[in-house]
Amino acid sequence: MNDGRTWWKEAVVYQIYPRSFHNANDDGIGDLRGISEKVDYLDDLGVDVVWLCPVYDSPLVDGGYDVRDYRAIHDDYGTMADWETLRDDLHARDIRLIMDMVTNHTSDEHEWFRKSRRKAGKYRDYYWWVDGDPDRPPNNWESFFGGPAWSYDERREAWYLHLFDEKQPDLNWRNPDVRESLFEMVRWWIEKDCDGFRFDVINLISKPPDLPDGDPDSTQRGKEQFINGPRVHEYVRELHDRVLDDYDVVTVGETSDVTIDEALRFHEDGLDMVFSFQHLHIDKGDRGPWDFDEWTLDELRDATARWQRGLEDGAWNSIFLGNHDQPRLVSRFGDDEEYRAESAKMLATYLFTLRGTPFVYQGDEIGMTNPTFRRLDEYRDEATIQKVMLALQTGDVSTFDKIRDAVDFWSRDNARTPMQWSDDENAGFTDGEPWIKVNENFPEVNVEREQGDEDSVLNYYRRLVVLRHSTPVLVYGRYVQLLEDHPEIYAYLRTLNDESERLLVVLNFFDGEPTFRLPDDVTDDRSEKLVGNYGDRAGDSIAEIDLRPYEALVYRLE
Ligand code: TEU
Repeated sequence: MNDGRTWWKEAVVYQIYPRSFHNANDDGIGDLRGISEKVDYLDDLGVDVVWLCPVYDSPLVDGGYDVRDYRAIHDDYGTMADWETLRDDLHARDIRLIMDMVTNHTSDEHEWFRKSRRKAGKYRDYYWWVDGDPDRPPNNWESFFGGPAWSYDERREAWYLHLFDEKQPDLNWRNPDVRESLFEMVRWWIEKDCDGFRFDVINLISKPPDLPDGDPDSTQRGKEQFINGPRVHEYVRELHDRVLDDYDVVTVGETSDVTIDEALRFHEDGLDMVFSFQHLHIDKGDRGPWDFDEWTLDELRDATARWQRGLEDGAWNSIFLGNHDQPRLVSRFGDDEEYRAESAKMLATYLFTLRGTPFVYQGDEIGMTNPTFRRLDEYRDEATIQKVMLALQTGDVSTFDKIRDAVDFWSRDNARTPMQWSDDENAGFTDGEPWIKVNENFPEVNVEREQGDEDSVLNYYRRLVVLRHSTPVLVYGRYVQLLEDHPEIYAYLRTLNDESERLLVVLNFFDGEPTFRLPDDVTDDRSEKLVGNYGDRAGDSIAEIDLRPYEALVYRLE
């Protein structure tokens, strides 16, 4: 089983949203020097890889996912020299740095687009342009942020495609010059000694050239056309063969709506991992972007287990429950009030005990929760604001009041409030005016406080990182489902070397007190508790365990 072992399977990844991590120059905006000031914190936490969300030069209509210049750093975040210092600071602690690579689209302020709208030279077809009636978009596709995916450009007198904001035109990957320009740029970053990439919406890069209408009844018209489009695998393979293959870098593709079969193909193409979102769809209703559907443990277990089994041979899972686009995991799948710490630890146990590489989103390691925003002007995320405005304009909702709670739950800003370092003003994030509201609970939930508390969420994460690093069965072991349909308890084994090494994981996902009963066919001569979120428990037997609310337990079975 030695083959297939690599550093990135054994790694723990930590995702940083730079605007909200730490601010060194007191302008209220997180920056690269701010991250450098916290590398000892990351080292202490024990993570192996930092994934840095975009810091490129950008007009910042979509948090930097609208790149104006791939080879420059935005002034808000510092300079290229600051990036190099951060890279060196991380490398000095054996932490690798992966960049967020946005290749489906650029900003409309990118030089390529400015030239393209003038039809200048080879840039003429760098984007998806369609001539035609300015009153009739080329097809019925809708953007991920709501509204049509087409805008009319007065300068060129043509329509251009944007699957996200109108200031994020989609690159035309059919054009070999576009691919060459992107590949050159990716190579440039590797040559600057970055250790890999998270490829933003990589499964959207291919569109059918005849641009057919999408299903009119779809939740997002056109998605069956542009998600996993006709040449997507060819392009990803080319990216791998012509660039990535020459280096020891790790890659993870962000792939919305990806199936296991597609994920296996992306793996064959050369992507090490993909992000599948199926387990994060279980609480999404089908009546618009704000609709919430009560989730059940069955749904979470099914989605998780399907991917655990589906990628068992060869491919590799990424394990995550949150990121900069999602609500805070403890507010979503745990209890962010009475059992905040317990449920944050239980969810951490899920992340670190499944087969795959765990991704920790900044602040989750201290159990940060969704903030409460009551007014529309408190939001900073353009996607949130646009969807609300559109709903009001079309009359889908009559007043903001009607959707206030739902927006408050789903907004991407939930994950983007400043990292809570201490109980100082602005949670120790900045001495300036923070660009977005700080979560009010920072006096109770902050790094400084958790560092001083042996039982804190932070110290529990640190223990899990150590455990994962020292326990190969946690990384490479097979996933064996127990209690297939228990409504409250999620339990599984991880087994390695023909079951000579076995771990038992028991997670109580709710605030009840169910009894876990070890199935008869699982032998247990001796067991040793490796980690748990309630300190010691009386008695050693694992044949029957009366669980406490949100209790998480990991045992080694012998
Ligand atoms: O997100 C892609 C994506 O699918 C999101 O639109 C997602 O569906 C939504 O955010 C869920 O609320 C990536 C980035 O992570 C996101 O921040 C960018 O806005 C987007 O690509 C465009 O680059």
